[in-house]
Amino acid sequence: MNKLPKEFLLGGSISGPQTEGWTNKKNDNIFDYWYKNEPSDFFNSIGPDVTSNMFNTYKEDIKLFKKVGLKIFRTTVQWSRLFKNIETWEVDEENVEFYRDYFSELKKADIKVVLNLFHFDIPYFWHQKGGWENKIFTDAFAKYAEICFNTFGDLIDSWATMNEPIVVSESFYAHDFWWPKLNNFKKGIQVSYNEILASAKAIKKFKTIFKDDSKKEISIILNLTPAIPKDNEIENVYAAKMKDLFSNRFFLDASIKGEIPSLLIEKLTEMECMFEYTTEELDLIKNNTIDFLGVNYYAPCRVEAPKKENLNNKDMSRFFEQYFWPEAKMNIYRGWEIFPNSISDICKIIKDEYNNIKWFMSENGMGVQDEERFLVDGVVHDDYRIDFIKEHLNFLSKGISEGANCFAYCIWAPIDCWSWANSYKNRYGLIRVDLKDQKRTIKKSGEYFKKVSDTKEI
Ligand code: BGP
Repeated sequence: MNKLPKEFLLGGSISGPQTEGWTNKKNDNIFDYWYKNEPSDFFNSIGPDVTSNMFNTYKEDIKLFKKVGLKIFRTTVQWSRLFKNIETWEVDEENVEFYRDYFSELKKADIKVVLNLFHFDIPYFWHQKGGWENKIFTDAFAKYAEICFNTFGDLIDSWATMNEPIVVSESFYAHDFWWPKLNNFKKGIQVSYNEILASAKAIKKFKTIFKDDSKKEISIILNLTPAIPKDNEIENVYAAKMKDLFSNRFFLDASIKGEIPSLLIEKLTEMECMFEYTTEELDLIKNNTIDFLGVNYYAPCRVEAPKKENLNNKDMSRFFEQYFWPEAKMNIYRGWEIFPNSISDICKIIKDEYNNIKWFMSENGMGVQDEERFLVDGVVHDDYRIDFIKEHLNFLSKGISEGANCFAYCIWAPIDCWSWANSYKNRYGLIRVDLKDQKRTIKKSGEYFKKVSDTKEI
């Protein structure tokens, strides 16, 4: 049996828009607006209006979080909740009180908080002004961040500027997964750069506000998808290198080293997709890097060289296409491969190539459909989730014993929550939410999690 270090923390991650519901929220974010206009785009037409209703239940939920062993917890402040009026920046005092009480309850429960500022939830007001395509939004983001630092800084030591910036640029802008489904690769690249810039601007504010407090630290949350070539053929290895460059290194290098990889710039220029930047902006990115990193890991991406006819495409399909490994063990509900082995690569890369920066696993988990099938005496017997957590923790523990500077593992999610367009199709929680009456029940995985959290024995 493997053991995690004594001081290692087990915890959970959620986000505001996926758990709080609309009670007392005065502004729409982009998902709220999309749902109001196209409810059928969401699985079973279930939107973000109620979600897991945590605005009203956080006190009781925190008691349950303690019962499933959380020692660290990440959620997001919602920009669309913090203000009465997004345009005038008038803060909503009732919602400030809500967040302050929420974070104080977590503190009382001895749960360390990592507070994230942005989790895909672009305020609709800013979306109308171009959202992440418009550089003005990067200044607005820094101002919003500054307000959060000043409003919650006495309660929070560990912060994150944003979650999974690449999902934002891909899902809304480069592809057509999420409304407004722009499907424009070049815009997606500009958005990625603008997010990097906004994160650096927020970090600059952070470092000014907390210059005398060495306890305060800030991170960014990146979803790392290790790229695995189909085989050792030179063109497939190159395809994996390109996938890694665009999906992982772009954000890792910018956030940790303060640099955009020169190979990426070369490729983007070749493709006529280079982002617009200034040297002042690049200096700002260089001088405002993170203190620690959050890593979301779900699945690797297997790739092979593209077909000949795609070699001149002006998007990623000129570099690689996805390869479906016939032996892959799949989470069939989410369509993601289950491959805990990639955690070893993540540990190694951060250790060897990113100065062994301090990091935590900020998301990892398994979404499963129709979990009612596994109810026995009112408890979901989710042995598949226990196996999933165990396998991933084993690889993490091995990485740590080989020197990875990883201090915590956060499950996505401690409680069932709303999954964007997938709504409540797949459940991720250690705690079940019955959508009929919002009743909470700890799943079998919750008991397991608590045991590991207490004993560190996987
Ligand atoms: C991550 C997001 C989370 C969460 C999770 C599970 O990418 O940061 O918000 O949703 O994925 O994925 P999904 O909800 O799409 O099943």
